[in-house]
Amino acid sequence: MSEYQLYCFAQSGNAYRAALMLNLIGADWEPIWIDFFGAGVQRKPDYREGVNEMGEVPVLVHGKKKLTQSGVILTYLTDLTGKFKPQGEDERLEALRWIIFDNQKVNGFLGPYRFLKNFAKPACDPAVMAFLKERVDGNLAIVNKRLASHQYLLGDSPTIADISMTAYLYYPAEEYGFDIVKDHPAIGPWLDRMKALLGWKHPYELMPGYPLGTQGYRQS
Ligand SMILES: N[C@@H](CCC(=O)N[C@@H](CS)C(=O)NCC(=O)O)C(=O)O
Repeated sequence: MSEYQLYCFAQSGNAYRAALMLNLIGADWEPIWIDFFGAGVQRKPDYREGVNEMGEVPVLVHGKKKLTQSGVILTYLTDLTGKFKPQGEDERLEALRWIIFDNQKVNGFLGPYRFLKNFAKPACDPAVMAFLKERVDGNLAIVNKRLASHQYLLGDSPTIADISMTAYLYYPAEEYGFDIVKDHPAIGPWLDRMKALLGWKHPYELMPGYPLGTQGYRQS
């Protein structure tokens, strides 16, 4: 058995943060595929009781330790290995600031937008999509401004804040109906810098479950 197990699926940018970190640090890890769209495993009582009471993916298992929330997983792995670690207290807090902003406002809106556009049945109300798109544009513009004057979110080196922020940004433009790197010109070169790191892989290569079967996702 590998040293780490990660509950994940290919379409999850939230899980991609953890999968990418594991690959970039050269960890010995294996994915445990979650049938999110079909059986909705994450909503079943045994998943909530035995794996994650929050009913979410990703979940990282490391020996007896079981961790959820990608920000916690990234923090655990950077503390353990020293890789992609913010340097000093100010940087640690700065990384946390970007990780929270990302989880809530950047990929926190982009992920549901992509989900509703591609996977939800019945289709989502256009007014909801318009609301999310406006939030996505505004928050990506903030990230773009930061990256126009910084190589990486905190400065000259990539940290867990960058790994967190990549979550949904490598998925194809067709899945959004707009092109993030065209609309936000500083984001593309930064994604390329991240892509050049040893161990980088696209989410569809790194995690199982792509392509998806024909079934859509229903709320119940
Ligand atoms: N803030 C969490 C978000 C996790 C999350 O929302 N994961 C989605 C999959 S991409 C999920 O499991 N949603 C549960 C559901 O919709 O039933 C993290 O970064 O780990």
